[in-house]
Amino acid sequence: VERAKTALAALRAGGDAFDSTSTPEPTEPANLTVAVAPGRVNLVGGHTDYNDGLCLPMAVDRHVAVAARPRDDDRLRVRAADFDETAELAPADDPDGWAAYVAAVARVLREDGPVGGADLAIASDVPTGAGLSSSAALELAVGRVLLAVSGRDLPTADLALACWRAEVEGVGVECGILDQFSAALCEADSALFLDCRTHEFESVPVGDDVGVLVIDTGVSHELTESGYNDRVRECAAALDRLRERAGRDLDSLRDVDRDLLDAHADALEPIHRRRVRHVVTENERVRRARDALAAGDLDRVGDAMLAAHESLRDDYEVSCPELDAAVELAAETPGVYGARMTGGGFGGSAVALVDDDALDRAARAIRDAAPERVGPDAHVFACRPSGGVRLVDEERGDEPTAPR
Ligand code: GAF
Repeated sequence: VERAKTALAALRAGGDAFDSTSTPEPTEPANLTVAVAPGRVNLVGGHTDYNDGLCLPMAVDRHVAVAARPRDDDRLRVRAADFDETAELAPADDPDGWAAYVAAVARVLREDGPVGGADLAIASDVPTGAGLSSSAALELAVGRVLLAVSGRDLPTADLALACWRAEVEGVGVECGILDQFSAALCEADSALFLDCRTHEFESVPVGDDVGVLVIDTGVSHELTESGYNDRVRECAAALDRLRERAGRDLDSLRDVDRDLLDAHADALEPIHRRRVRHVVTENERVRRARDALAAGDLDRVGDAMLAAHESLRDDYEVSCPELDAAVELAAETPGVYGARMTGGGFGGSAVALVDDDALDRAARAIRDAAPERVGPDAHVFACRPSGGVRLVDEERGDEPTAPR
């Protein structure tokens, strides 16, 4: 938050390239709005969201912060403190890179009401390309702050949907709603049980004896360039085939259960059969993990995570050697209940659920072994389940002020 505010002050002190006659402004404290949104890990429920399925994410205490002041025109002047770059966006602009997320969110929000011009500064401690959903955190923080400077508000789930549309239509990732709903709706000290078909959600408290470790493999992934969109298409092709064979109206792979898959497995190409098997069994694992978490049975949650990883590795084929090594390393570390890759895969991070009393020891053991076992750029850190997007209230400190 402080870095975003400092970057905003520097941006404004530097004058305005849109208006060559403008003079640098003093850094007045009034009219400053700041929003933060978290990254996430997903305990179970990988690649189920775009199949109308179930997931069990948790927001982490790493955030994207966006500081904003309104402008008199309709422009967005945006400073990315971490990249030392500034973008200047008119409403019709369609930039590349990080600015594409900002422009896309503004474009979608403008469909339902005015979005005023603003100077924005972004700072983040969510690692990018690490499978922790830094892009959804950016979208939610930008969306929340743009609504605030425009005197508008939206229920948080509607903002999440707007940001999801921005990602799909504006950035070109055919993703589901997992990341945007996580960055929006997770609550502190809880996981979020999310039904991606009905958009119903429920917080599942995790209790004080649960620790969470992220093992970032250091292998960067980029959803637009990975096999992500291929998986979306493979699922769609398998669904078409199952519809034909079953002679039934199936809305999505959510309508497929083990019996239906078994009955028509021979109609599917082997690769499609494996993809569907992952989705069907993963939805079952999410329910099991949710029930186990609610009952405080962390061994069962861990088992579901390990089984989920095997399924993502073997049936869905979205893991990579470094992620497999990270999960294997975590699984053999004392105090770890379970681990799996999190996010889209093809690189990025694994998440491990750990007995909180053993957290420091487990983190040290994994950190020590990671360079050799996982890779030279591996990075291990502990995190706490955090709350979703919120405006930072300067008066009261960092309090959630957004309606849920
Ligand atoms: C990425 C996507 F953006 C999500 O929608 C989800 O599909 C996830 O990969 C895999 O579960 O983060």
